[in-house]
Amino acid sequence: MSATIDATASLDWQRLPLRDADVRCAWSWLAHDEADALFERLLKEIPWERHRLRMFGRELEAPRLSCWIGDPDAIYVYSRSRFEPRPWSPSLLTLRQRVEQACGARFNSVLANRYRDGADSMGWHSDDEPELGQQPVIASLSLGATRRFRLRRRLPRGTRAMPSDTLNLRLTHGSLLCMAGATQHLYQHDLPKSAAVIAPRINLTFRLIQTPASRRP
Ligand SMILES: O=C(O)CCC(=O)C(=O)O
Ligand SMILES: [Mn+2]
Repeated sequence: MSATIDATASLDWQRLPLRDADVRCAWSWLAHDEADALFERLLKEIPWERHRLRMFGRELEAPRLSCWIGDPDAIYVYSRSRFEPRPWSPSLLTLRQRVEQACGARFNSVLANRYRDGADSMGWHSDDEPELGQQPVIASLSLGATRRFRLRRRLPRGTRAMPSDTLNLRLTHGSLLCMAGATQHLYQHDLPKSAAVIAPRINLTFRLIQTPASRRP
């Protein structure tokens, strides 16, 4: 499995400036109408749940709705919670194939997140759980409201960040962001709250959980 994005897979990738990382975005990966239809379908089709996460020694409700979907063996443990995958719907299976082709990578799971409005968010983190492997490729499809997405380098305490150590993006309806190489190892990302946003957003992050089946060529 290649740890970098196959740039030949799509002509529309914009490589984003982030030191030692591999982050690309295909801004209009889905046409507007197709993105609209997918958003409406996923709102109804996904069994949205309120995940409880363990943080700072306390159990808290995540400020968003989520659903972990994947192959039966793609079990994911994050924030010290264990998630058994829900099965793929036909539309998500088709979408997975298209995302795999665009990124030149394989995925056996997807974390769906639904931000009901700007009060929902995701805090700073890296997608660096051991079951994702050393240099995971994470493909992130955004639908609905445009939201800010930030990346910042993990620096030793007291070290000054250089301009190319942070990136602020506005992820738009139908955009596909791919993070690969050392991105998760070197950087954190978040989706901050925004009082100005009143519309909902769905984000799908496709991942490859290491399992005996996923290691087969
Ligand atoms: O909603 C987003 O764009 C980010 C989601 C994310 O970072 C995650 O699911 O790990
Ligand atoms: Mn993430």
